[in-house]
This record gives sequence, C-alpha cells and structure tokens, in this order.
Amino acid sequence: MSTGCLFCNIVAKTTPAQIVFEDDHVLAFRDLRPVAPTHALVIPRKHITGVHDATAEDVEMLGRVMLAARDVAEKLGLAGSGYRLVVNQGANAGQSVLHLHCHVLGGRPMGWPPG
Ligand code: DGP
Repeated sequence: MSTGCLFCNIVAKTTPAQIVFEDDHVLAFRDLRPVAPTHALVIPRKHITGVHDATAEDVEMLGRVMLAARDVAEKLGLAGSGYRLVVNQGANAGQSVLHLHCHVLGGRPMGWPPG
C-alpha cells in the first residue's frame, strides 16, 4: 500500500471501481476512460510503480498479472476475436498512474504500430 496511490485506493476499496476479477494477488477493473469497446486494467495488490521497478522477487506476481489478464479477456468475451495486453512504462509510453497495470483491450481491430 502506497499512500496517495489511486490504484492502492482501489485495492483498499476506498476508491470505487467496477471490479471484474479479484483474488489474493491481483485485482481487475474497468478503465474509467476506455479506449476500446472493452477496456479493463489488471493490477497487483502489491504496490510497485511499474514494470521497470520489478525484481526477481516479482517473477510470480508478474506471471499472475499476465494470467489474470488472460482470464479477464476470456471472461469479458474477447478470447475468440482477440485482444491486446499493454503495459505502459514511463513518460514516453504515456504511463499516468504509477502502480503497475496491464491494460486488457478488445472489441475492435487494432492498428500496429501503436500511436
Ligand atoms: P496508463 O496511461 O497506462 O497509466 O493507464 C492508466 C489508466 O487508468 C488510464 O487508461 C485511465 C485509468 N484510470 C485513471 N484513473 C482511474 C480511476 O479512478 N478509475 C479507473 N477505473 N480507471 C482509472
């Protein structure tokens, strides 16, 4: 828990969110500003600012985030059509919330390279 962290507050449920999945390690909820017909975020309960701050101790947590993202995509009906998982790191990637999160995006075709 990091004081003042928006996503820690969602984990603590002091800030409301539309939760779509949770277990002992991760939480998934709808993005407040969706950029695709389906847009959810998967976060670890543990506070870590981003993937660049992960260490070897975080290997299991990172795997859990990825598998939860897969499960969320399945639950939200994206498995058949496909989906994109995105982890933004730092300013050039547009990371705006400094608590590691994986975007689950789907419901429309997506271009490559990303903008
Ligand atoms: P990023 O730009 O990768 O740091 O993504 C942060 C995302 O978090 C962005 O898509 C909007 C979303 N977001 C910001 N504030 C809130 C909030 O209070 N609730 C929810 N559900 N999503 C939020």
